[in-house]
Amino acid sequence: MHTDTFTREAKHSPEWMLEQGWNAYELMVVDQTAPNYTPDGEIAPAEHQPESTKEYATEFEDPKIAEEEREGWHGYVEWEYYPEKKAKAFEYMSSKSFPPPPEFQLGPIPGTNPVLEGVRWKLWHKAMGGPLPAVPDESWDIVLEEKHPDMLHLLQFPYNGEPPKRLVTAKEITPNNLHFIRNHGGIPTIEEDKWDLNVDGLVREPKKLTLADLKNESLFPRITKACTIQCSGTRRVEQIALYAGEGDEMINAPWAEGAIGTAVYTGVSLKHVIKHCGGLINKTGHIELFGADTYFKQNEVMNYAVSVPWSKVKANEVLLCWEMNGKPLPKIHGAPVRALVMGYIGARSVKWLYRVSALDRPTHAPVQSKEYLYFNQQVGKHNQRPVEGIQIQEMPVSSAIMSPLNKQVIIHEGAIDCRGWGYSGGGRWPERIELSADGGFSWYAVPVENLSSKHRFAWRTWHYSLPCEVEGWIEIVVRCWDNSLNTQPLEVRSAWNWGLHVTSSCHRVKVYSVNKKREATRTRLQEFEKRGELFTPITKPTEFPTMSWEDYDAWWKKNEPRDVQEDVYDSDFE
Ligand SMILES: Nc1nc2c(c(=O)[nH]1)N[C@H]1C(S)=C(S)[C@@H](COP(=O)(O)O)O[C@H]1N2
Ligand SMILES: [Mo]
Repeated sequence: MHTDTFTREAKHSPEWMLEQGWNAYELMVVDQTAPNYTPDGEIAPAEHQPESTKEYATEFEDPKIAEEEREGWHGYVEWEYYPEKKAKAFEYMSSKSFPPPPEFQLGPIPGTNPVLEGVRWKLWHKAMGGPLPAVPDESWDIVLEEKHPDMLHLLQFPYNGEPPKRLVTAKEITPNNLHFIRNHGGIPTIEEDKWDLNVDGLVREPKKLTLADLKNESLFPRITKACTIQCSGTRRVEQIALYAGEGDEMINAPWAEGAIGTAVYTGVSLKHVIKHCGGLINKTGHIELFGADTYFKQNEVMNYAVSVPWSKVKANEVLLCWEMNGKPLPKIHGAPVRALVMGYIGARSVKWLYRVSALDRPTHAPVQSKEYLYFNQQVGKHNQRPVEGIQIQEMPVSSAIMSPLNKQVIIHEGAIDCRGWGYSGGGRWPERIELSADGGFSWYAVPVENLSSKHRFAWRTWHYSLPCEVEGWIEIVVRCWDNSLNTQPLEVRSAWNWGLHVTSSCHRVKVYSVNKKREATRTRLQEFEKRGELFTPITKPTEFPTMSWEDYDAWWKKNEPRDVQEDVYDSDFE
């Protein structure tokens, strides 16, 4: 690195901000092994600032590679069955320049809703032609049609959105329009009676099944089940706030505590479907699941695909569902049919499912083999290899506080009302929720009557009036114990990883406690009210005297003075 090639004027932030780590993406790497390294070099700006990108096109001629595959399937381009087409798409995408991802970790996060737009993802779709250029706008229309107006849109396209905290646990079963959404591409719209499922790979009798086949109860027993879907990115903002990790706006969208939802799904067991297709030739492998949406990754273009172990399917823990909370599956949740992989990371519950394929190993599809990996903390950009990450399947035990909010001022009378959720993957369930008002030193158990009912594969919502005598800044912490006595690490750092997945550490909320049970606090609050003065923001100094000089002097008369007045023998003064 040559610090002298940059001028001070080229910086965007004042030096004192850079010195304190604000907008740290502007900092240049310090290579202490470089021959011209000096310890007091300038902190010149980095070469790859998001603002100073190379030229890229925004208009494209249709390269005539992508096309609609089937009548009644809009927005679906088949890639996986056509390796030559995939190769052509790769070559074409590699020949184009696209903007870099936005910086939202080492710089300020935008205060807009949608927070991030997904400019690159829109341009990738625009460039690829066929039905894809129209998909970003069409998908956004579906968001507006199917989702609650108060959703927090973390990313407009591919759409990633979660409900605000006040609505996450308002109901034990999440209403369809408030269930979080995580998409890797556009939303295909598939007509129910044109849909079928292709079952192929290492099954004895490959078959195509229609929705009517799946609904035929003489072929498949129907199953209805309450199930929680949790994205492994849930609560990622806590990891981001601590240390930056990989910053792709789609892959690592800045989720808060709402990327989790619970619904009652109706469908059939994938095991029964595979049995109907003659069973497996190889019973030790994985079952690959394909979605009709198009996913872009490192210039490759593909259908969304993941895989789950056969053992999971065999346990009847993978459903093919067409109903969510008693209604046909919404378009945005994967209509007509999605997979539901109970107790696993949400990424395996493939939406717009159109193909199931039996393999003798986990799929190479990047969502399975290169993403959703849990790395050791010393693995990062400089040394990451996919084999070193744990493939995230079963979700660990976790919990979160939905109320109060971080940095909120709470006026109470010795107990603070708290609400939230607790969840454990793999078929385990929350047995106990514990709250601490002192940063995680002493814990109160939420009484069982304040917890929603127990299910395998579903969360429990809870509420509790947490005893709190102390005033000033406190830290409320929650932890969940599941039925296997698993619990959560106390600090975010214990769970921090480069991919920013599975924030399983205890959720902490800093609250400014004002305890009205104390006489002095109560009278002071009354005085604020009498004077019509606002108590918040607490950072604003109080405008009126908090003690009269009369009271002040009276106090000193009654108590010992500020200074000790003991006589010291001094001969010179005598
Ligand atoms: N076809 C397809 N299926 C998908 C995805 C996707 O992008 N495409 N996203 C997955 C991820 S990462 C999650 S967390 C869940 C979210 O399900 P939801 O959007 O219905 O809440 O869907 C999964 N299934
Ligand atoms: Mo996810």
